[in-house]
Amino acid sequence: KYAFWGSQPVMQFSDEAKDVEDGPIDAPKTVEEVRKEPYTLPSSFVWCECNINDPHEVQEVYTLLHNNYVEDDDAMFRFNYSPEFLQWALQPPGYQRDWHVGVRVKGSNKLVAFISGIPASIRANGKPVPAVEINFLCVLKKLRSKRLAPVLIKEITRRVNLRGIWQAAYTAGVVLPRPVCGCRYWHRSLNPKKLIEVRFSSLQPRMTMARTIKLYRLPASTTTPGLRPMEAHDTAAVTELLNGHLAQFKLTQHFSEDEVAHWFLPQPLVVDTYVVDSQLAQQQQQQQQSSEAQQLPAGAADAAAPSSSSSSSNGAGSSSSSSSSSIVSVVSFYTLPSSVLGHEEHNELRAAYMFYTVPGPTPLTQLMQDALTLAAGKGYDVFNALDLMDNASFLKELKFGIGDGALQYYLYNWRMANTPLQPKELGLILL
Ligand code: YNC
Ligand code: MG
Repeated sequence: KYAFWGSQPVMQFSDEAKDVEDGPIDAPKTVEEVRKEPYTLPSSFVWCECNINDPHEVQEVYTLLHNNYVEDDDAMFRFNYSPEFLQWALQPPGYQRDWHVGVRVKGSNKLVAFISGIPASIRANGKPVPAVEINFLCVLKKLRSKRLAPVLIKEITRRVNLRGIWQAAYTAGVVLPRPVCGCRYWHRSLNPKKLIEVRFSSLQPRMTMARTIKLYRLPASTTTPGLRPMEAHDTAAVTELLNGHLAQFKLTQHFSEDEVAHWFLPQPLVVDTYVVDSQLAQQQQQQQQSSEAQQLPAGAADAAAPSSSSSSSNGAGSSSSSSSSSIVSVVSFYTLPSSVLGHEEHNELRAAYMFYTVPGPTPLTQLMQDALTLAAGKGYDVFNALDLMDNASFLKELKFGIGDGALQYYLYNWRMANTPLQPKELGLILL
């Protein structure tokens, strides 16, 4: 068992918790000591670098993943990352083209395997760990179980090591030596009728379709005053809020301003970020008050303006943040549809995934209710969130249901004391 992973610098199941101290597992190496030649592939294959900016090459990676990437246990759904999403996910500040590693068939040139790394500043038990995040490991279905995956993993490790980086973070549905944390996905139905039709969910006993639709219905508009899409000039404020919030978690990421601009500025069908702008909230409140004063007879204002009472109770206008910005909260989600396999009517499940969120003075449940409202308004079928960070505090109340299967988090060449972490201690989200 674990012929490959048993030989790698990762925590092993046999490691005794009491002996574990934070730090690298391998003895430190220099770049000069790293092997210069690529690992050997079976003779019919060659290594390639995938140029994700090239429309043809990103389409090749898209097609490989579309046909061969992660499926649920019953093979009903398969992740369908869009080309635009792949360009976003693979090209953050400091990305390296030679970390977008492909394998092609000699002669036909067909792309049959892929693995990628991107740079990231990880924080583990408070220590900065320069690392890569590994994602999109995929081998053509016809080439499975031939031990190609370990060659891909060793090759990307070599290419990352050549640039002086020795640690990595990654997630997988499978259990390998040895998870640093195990999380669960939760799902919030936005379009229950379609989710039931594609058998993503099923009608609960003693529930009719009409009652189910009513149960999951969301308001037409959001309730948090001052909520608006993030704009470029918010980047510094969002960076400060985000890093401040994430510092409390035992395993997390630290973001530069350039990284925040890349990861959070809204891109249609890739990433959506909203901020709560306390100045805008005040303006909205003043406008509402003056229009009420003008339009309504005395005494009618209270009954007609339910949202003005929620604005005074959410505290967004009275932030005591040290920065001069009026941004007090952030909420974001990314777009990752799944192909519906072998269904006559539907071929795609439109899913939004919760990304990093900083509640600040806004109650997290209210902020997430607004995120659900926005996602429903944009036509998503389901909103997914992991049980990490403070998410357990809203999942049940906002009618998320627990999914089947777990998402395991891993570190390469880094031992962390006091692991596995509890999901609420984890502040890291990989795409
Ligand atoms: C997996 N998901 O246990 P042992 S997640 C890592 N991540 O090794 P073969 C995996 N290892 O047990 P196949 C893995 N799945 O002998 C399997 N393994 O020690 C291990 N699926 O290799 C497995 N994408 O080539 C075994 O297996 C060995 O042909 C067997 O290929 C596996 O992106 C795979 O789920 C996953 O495309 C490529 O099944 C294939 O089955 C496939 O005989 C569908 O492999 C898509 C899928 C995985 C998504 C992801 C994160 C990957 C992380 C990789 C590890 C990175 C380490 C850090 C490197 C940088 C270090 C620095 C610095
Ligand atoms: Mg294989």
